[in-house]
Amino acid sequence: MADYDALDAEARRILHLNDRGGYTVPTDGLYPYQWNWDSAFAAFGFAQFDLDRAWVELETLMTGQWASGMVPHILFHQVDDRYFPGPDVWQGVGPIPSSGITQPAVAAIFARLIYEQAPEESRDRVMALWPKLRAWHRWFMDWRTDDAGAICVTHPWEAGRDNTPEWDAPLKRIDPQGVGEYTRRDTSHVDPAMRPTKFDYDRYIWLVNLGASVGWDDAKLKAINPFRVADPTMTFILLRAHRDLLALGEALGCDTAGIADEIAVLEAGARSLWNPELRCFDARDVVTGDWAGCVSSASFLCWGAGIDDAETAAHLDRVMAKVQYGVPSHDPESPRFEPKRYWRGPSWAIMNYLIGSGLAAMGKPQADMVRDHTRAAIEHHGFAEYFDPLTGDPAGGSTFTWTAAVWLGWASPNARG
Ligand code: 2M8
Repeated sequence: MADYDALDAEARRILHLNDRGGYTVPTDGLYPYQWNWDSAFAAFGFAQFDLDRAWVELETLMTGQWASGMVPHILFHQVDDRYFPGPDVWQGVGPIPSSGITQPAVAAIFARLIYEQAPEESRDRVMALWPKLRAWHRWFMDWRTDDAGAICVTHPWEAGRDNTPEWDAPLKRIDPQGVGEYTRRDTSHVDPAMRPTKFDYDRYIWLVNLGASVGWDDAKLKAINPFRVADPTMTFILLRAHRDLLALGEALGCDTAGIADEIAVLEAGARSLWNPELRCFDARDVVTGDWAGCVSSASFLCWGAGIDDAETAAHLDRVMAKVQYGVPSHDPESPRFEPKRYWRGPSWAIMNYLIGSGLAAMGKPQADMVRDHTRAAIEHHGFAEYFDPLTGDPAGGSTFTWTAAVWLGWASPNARG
């Protein structure tokens, strides 16, 4: 029997270890800055034992918001040479040095959860955050929807699933001319076999340079960017977060005009991601109209967004039966499955939380299975960035903030969630 109290204590220690004063880094060295969705998960973790620190995390994240409403995926509070590409490459145009793209909009999900945990003490904090979250979600509706209402990624880093096979075909269409020489830092922290390839990185950097070349002007970039993929991660998460933003706004007496209509648009967009051949939710290349043809962990975010689907549930049962420590980020029966390479197979505690809590909210029986796999991975293999779903081997960075946060808030038997 594992010592769960000791694991809880270790998770709290990790959050403190990665706390840089007002914001939390994902892990020291590999990721020395504030990342958007990592930070929202950190707030969820802190909320289990330090409510004030949880709100501070979200407040600091929103200090990076651009005039357009966009909230960047990285805030470069203090330059650190251990990460590439840094602020000089990105040339973000916000109030503090930042990247030029966003990440999945999980912040409102946690703002609502944390508020409901302690409404009286949280009211002023969340009141100040709500209009900023509203502006960010509106920016998504203005600049990231496709014709069907799905949310698109404009860079593989935007969905947070950097090298997932869904991006292979759209990235192949890019000729990374002029990207030049650069030195990756990630492969000096982590085994290159667990990271994206040079093919991927050349295109990541080429797309960053493209955005910087037009000063990250949304309209200009939309016209010239060859990478635009309607994606289940962004769509299901924004739909879920938008429902939470509405509930929160109603509880607080905020002006919620327009949100219900936007939810209807996102619901249509989410359903447009149903691939009738795959019989599952899938990513769709907006430029070519082609499906990615991938069952991924993002397909299973549908329940969190309030969308039930029996055939997607059957895929979940199928992939979970193939692994010891799910949910695998890519279908283990696919030839492109790589159990240790980042988003091409490994399991991620944050995806598991979003999948498992969604299943539980809809009363689906798979909810406990997803939580049990997550608990076992962390209990047996520690607070890793991600896990080999076949063996549980810890992979990527260690002492990882979001794995610790998910443990405290959901996977630990002592968690309230
Ligand atoms: C990973 O992405 C960054 C770029 O954003 C990287 O590899 O350098 C992804 O797993 C992403 O989802 C995550 O937010 C970030 C920090 O943990 O690392």
